[in-house]
Amino acid sequence: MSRITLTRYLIERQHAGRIDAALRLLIEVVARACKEIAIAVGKGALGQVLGEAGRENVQGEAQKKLDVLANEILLEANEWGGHLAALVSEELATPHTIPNRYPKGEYLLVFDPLDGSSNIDVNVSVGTIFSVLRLPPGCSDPTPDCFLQPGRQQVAAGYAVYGPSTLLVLTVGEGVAVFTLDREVGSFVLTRERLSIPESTSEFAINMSNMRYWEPPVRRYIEELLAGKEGPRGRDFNMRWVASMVADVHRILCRGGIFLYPLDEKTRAKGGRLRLLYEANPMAMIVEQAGGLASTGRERILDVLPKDLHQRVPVILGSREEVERVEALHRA
Ligand code: AFP
Repeated sequence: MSRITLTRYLIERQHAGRIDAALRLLIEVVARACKEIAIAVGKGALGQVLGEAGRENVQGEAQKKLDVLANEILLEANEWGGHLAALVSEELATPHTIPNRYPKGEYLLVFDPLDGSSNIDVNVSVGTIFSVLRLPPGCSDPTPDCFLQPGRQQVAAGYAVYGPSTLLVLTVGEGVAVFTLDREVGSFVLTRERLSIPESTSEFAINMSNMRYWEPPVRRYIEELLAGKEGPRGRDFNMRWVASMVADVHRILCRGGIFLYPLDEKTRAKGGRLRLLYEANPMAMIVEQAGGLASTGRERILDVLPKDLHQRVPVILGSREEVERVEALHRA
């Protein structure tokens, strides 16, 4: 089979009228930035990029050197192309505007430059998550409000996972495609198309150490899974928790599963642990495009109307049957 590169995949979707030239350029630029991040991540201790950056981000979290580097790579890569009006990053309090010396475009890019970075110093897979929105009419000079669109407005979403191989997982609204980085050639090659999440599963992903803080519906759901064959589910379940959302979600996309970072007493005041605009929304679009569901437990994640750039939400996503079961428990 002839190799379909990311460039060819995007050009064919542009010819089919699915995306325009600016969105094609945007995705190619982000993919190229992810290649650069993959190289930096891959150097590890040899690249003097491990460890703390010695400062905090807008979330009050200690930044790793690679958080800062990945953020700088994505900002610099996206400034000059004329495809963007502004960018929002997990690492920045306010939107990054395009310098006046460059042309501006009609898209907004939102990203978590390095998700899972607390794992980077112990060599566990990490990733970059991104989401693309249109610039709303009347938002000529983008303010934070221009980004506060429900996730169903996304025109594209994706993530790179820097693992044993570097993958780019992408949706432009017609299914989910996986590209593997060919390190010799330096291009992303299509290795899976129209990914489909199995509707049922026997594998769940949750940070069990928070169990005493969970709300009753989540506690009951997990207790049913732990009861296994003798319990109401009538079968045993397995658990995985990488603590890198991109790694956990990618596993679920490939072989099914349910991922939960629910509201709990520890995170209630903040609204949850994971961020809506650049973690929950892009992952929710990808999961739904692969036939799964993505919910806060009480509503579809893609319908949540954001109130703040760095808003957090509960996240329950993956195999349809399991997410529906958790939602039913929240309604009970
Ligand atoms: P970091 O980017 O600070 O490592 O957080 C990763 C993350 O946002 C998400 O990728 C994981 O699913 C989740 O946090 C892990 O949270 P816990 O450390 O509480 O398990």
